[in-house]
Amino acid sequence: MKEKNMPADYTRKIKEKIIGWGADLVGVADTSPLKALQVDPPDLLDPFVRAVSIAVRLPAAVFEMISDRPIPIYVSVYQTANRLLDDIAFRAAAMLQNDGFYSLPIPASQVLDRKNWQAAITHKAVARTAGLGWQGKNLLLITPRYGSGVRLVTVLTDAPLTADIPVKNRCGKCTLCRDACPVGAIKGVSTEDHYKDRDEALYFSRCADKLSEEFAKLPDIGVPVCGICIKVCPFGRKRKSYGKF
Ligand code: B12
Repeated sequence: MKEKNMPADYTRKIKEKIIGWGADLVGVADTSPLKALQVDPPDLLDPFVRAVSIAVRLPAAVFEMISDRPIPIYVSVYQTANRLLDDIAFRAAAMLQNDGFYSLPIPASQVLDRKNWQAAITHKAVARTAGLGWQGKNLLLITPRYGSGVRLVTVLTDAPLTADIPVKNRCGKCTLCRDACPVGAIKGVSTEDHYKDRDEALYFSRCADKLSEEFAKLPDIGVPVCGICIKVCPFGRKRKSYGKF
């Protein structure tokens, strides 16, 4: 295939398709630094040189409606975003495969290890390595334009796409997420690069227990969501961030 010798043009074509299918952000990570991650199965990354990170933005208005607990409309947009992301990732993997590249879509929101709350791979680490944003004090991926109000998905591939580079952490001295967390789960620790484990940033069980034992059991919620540390992040709250281009 001619395009195999043209990584920059081919990368641009793939990214344009993904944006055309409804994504708001797309980037490409070199998988070498990701090999330090705990993944499931342990050899998951072996065949893949690149990971495509894809984000869709959730409606900012929904976060404005959240005060101290998740609300049913948030659950609905969360589920719709997961379906859209899984659809885009499936199409992207199919397109790469049709072009001759071995590719695997990783589900947006599938937990494989319920005891340790672990997925096949963490989309945040992929997104960070692909330059979509930085890992904020809330442990989430924060994008410069949309804050943490994005959901993520990953497509692993052996296509020699042009890799993007990580962006600098811009949390600075801000502690709004730490101050707003209803269970004081966010420690407010800064990182230049990424946290060595989630306990460095969070009192992890406070967050996981609140979401799974309390919020998920609220009427019309049913899933472990919250949204408060997303709502208060100053990135993405400004009205000027509402346009796409
Ligand atoms: C299990 C899970 C949960 C569990 C556990 C959360 C947790 N912190 O691990 C519970 C139910 C508690 C939860 C809660 C939430 N979740 Co959740 N969750 C997941 C899920 C399914 C798997 C996460 C996982 O495997 N974590 C494993 C740990 C070890 O990884 P980690 O948290 O990323 O942290 C490490 C790495 O990121 C690493 N790292 C970062 N960069 C780099 C780079 C390199 C090179 C390396 C080596 C390492 C590295 O540093 C960290 C420490 O090791 C993902 C989907 C997915 N597949 O990613 C969604 C996901 C992380 N959740 C998400 C969200 C939004 C939430 C909530 C806000 C709930 C909500 N929707 O309202 C809260 C926020 C909690 C918080 N502040 O962390 C989004 C995050 C989007 C974003 N903008 O970042 C995800 C990505 C879902 C999605 N498809 O978008 N979640």
